[in-house]
Amino acid sequence: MSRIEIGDFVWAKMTGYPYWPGKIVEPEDDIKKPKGKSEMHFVRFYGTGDHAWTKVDLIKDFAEHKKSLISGSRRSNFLDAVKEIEHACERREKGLPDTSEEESEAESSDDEPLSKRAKGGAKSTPTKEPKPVPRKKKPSTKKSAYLSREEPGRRMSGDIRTPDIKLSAARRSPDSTADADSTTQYTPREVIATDKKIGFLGLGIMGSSMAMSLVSTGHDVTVWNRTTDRCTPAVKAGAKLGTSPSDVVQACDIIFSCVSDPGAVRDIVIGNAGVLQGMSSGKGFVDMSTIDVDTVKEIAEAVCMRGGRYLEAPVNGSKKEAEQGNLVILAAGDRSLYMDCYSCFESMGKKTFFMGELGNAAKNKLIMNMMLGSFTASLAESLTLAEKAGLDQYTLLEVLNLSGLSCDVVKSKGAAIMEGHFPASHPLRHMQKDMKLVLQIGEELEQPLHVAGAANELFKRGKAMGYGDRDMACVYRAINA
Ligand code: NA7
Repeated sequence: MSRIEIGDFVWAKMTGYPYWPGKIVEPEDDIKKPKGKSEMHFVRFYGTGDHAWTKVDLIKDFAEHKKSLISGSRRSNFLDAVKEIEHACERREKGLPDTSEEESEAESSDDEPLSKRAKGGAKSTPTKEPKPVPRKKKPSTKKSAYLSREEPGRRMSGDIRTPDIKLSAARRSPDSTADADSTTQYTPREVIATDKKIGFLGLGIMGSSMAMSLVSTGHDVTVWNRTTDRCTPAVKAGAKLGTSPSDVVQACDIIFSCVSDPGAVRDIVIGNAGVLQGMSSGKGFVDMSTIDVDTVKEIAEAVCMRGGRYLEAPVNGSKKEAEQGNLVILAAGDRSLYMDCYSCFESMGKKTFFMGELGNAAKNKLIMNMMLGSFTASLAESLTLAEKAGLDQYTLLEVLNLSGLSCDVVKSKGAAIMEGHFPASHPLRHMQKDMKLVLQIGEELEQPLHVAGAANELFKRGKAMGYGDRDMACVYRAINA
């Protein structure tokens, strides 16, 4: 496009993605333009509400390229986005603001005439909640529902029980836990919920969505969080509110937790009004936080001393996977408790592994995060070096995405780095905690971990620079300082 202005309807694309309908808008205050020589414009995409700084050569006029760019795609979310932009074009032709929301805004403001706002004054296209994507896994009978999914633990156990069950087709409310940065599509899901009473302790980024998955699939859930406000969405969706960890344990049969680190797990278990105070024979405690093996064993012992059962179950996946119920769950410890958790794991995850002996799940999880952290730090370092070498970072990312290195990490973390926008999906401080914990395993086994050690230093620096609560991709700022 020769000349691009605020309000223009366009086709635009991010590296590794197809062209998508969008509009040139004013950048949001907190989103800095990426460094680099290329001319860039801020685009808000129709249908998803996503936004991105986009290079000028990846922007095309909407009307001019409509025919060629629509013809190939039949995907419903793409076609919905096209409908939305066409509707906006029609409104503008009639002299109206592009959307009825902008119209109401304009009506409540007498600064500018409607027609002027419609052409050039568009602040942003209102974010439309993404549409749920139906899941194709509707159980036909109770038994087949239990046996339908591939999962090693279940296959090994011919005796898996089908407890009193209820079928729920509850939909997760679109406005449940998503924050302004979330682009997640919520997935309706049918799960046969256990009749056991479920507790959930720790409603942070991960726990809030995991608890919501349990509620929306028909489980009877009681939640607790140190900062009570964070329980509000789950309570609105139907969860009960507990007053302390011990209160939740007393009221429930199986209690899950997902808190920041080993210290936080100790606090909620051993601390005042903690899990241990409510624990009694037969109850189950499932900790889904990422912690070290020593803490896993210490907590397991304390729970078992009170007659309880213990399972460690850290998860692979970040905010988006938690919101979609697409986590991969790594479990180890008490096998009977693992069986009893079946419908809960089915609600929160797409696959669950039983790894046997206590500590195996923690080790697996930490080793995976060691790779993730090292790779993310390496990506940030590569983009920094590219910039210093006078290369175009977008081109580098585009090439990476077409190479054998193409993966979600390169796409999502690369995009965050380019946009300079780091909403926490996987907070940097958690990644540094995991690097520290995995280095301890290397230490105990006298296994040198050179790459992980170097990456840990970068995350430490990022934390010291105040980026602990930002996404781990913000390690880029520590490198490109
Ligand atoms: P967040 O979003 O940082 O949430 C951390 C949660 O842990 C949140 O509910 C905190 O409560 C809670 N927390 C932290 N310290 C304590 C103490 N001392 N006592 C009680 N509760 C505490 O983390 P994520 O959800 O991203 O990650 C959770 C885990 O999964 C972590 O191990 C990751 O590595 C993987 P708050 O709301 O601050 O009161």
